[in-house]
Amino acid sequence: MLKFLPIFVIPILASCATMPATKAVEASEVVTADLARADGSWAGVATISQRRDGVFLSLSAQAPAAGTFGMHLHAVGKCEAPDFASAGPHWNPDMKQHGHDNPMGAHDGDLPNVNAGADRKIILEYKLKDIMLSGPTGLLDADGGALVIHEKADDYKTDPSGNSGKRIICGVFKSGNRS
Ligand SMILES: [Cu+2]
Ligand SMILES: [Zn+2]
Repeated sequence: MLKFLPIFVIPILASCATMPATKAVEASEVVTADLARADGSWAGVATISQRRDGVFLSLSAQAPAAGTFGMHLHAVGKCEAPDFASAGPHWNPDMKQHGHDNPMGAHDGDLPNVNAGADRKIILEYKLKDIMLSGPTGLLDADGGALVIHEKADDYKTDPSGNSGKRIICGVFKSGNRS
């Protein structure tokens, strides 16, 4: 049996060779979402990466105007314009209510509001709280998940969505690019 082993090892080595060297060392899982606006235009990129020291979200996007906007991880990896209702409710595997200021909260998908200045840019990277990416209730379950940015700031307490208004930017996370 041993003499057949190299046949299986070669394709694995070949696929690793195509990955950027830094990520091959650091990340065991990286998923990237192209962000779209309600009119279908491109609004930026978001990445979730599982690293040795935790799960990180990075985002580079362009808001429609300067301001503060609610942002969440939603339960379904589907972004159908113009209302993005297809992304479903906030990702909520623990059946809690919305918001960190809600005694019954919060959803795993509840994220801090994001700010855009006069240049309308939103650029950030931070560590997410301990969340499950894989498994039946993980963000990257069979139907994936979505990053959604809203037209207004999230009040961090009003169930189910923090009074953040319309969904204006949406991107799909799916575990298709697992290494
Ligand atoms: Cu949302
Ligand atoms: Zn929520």
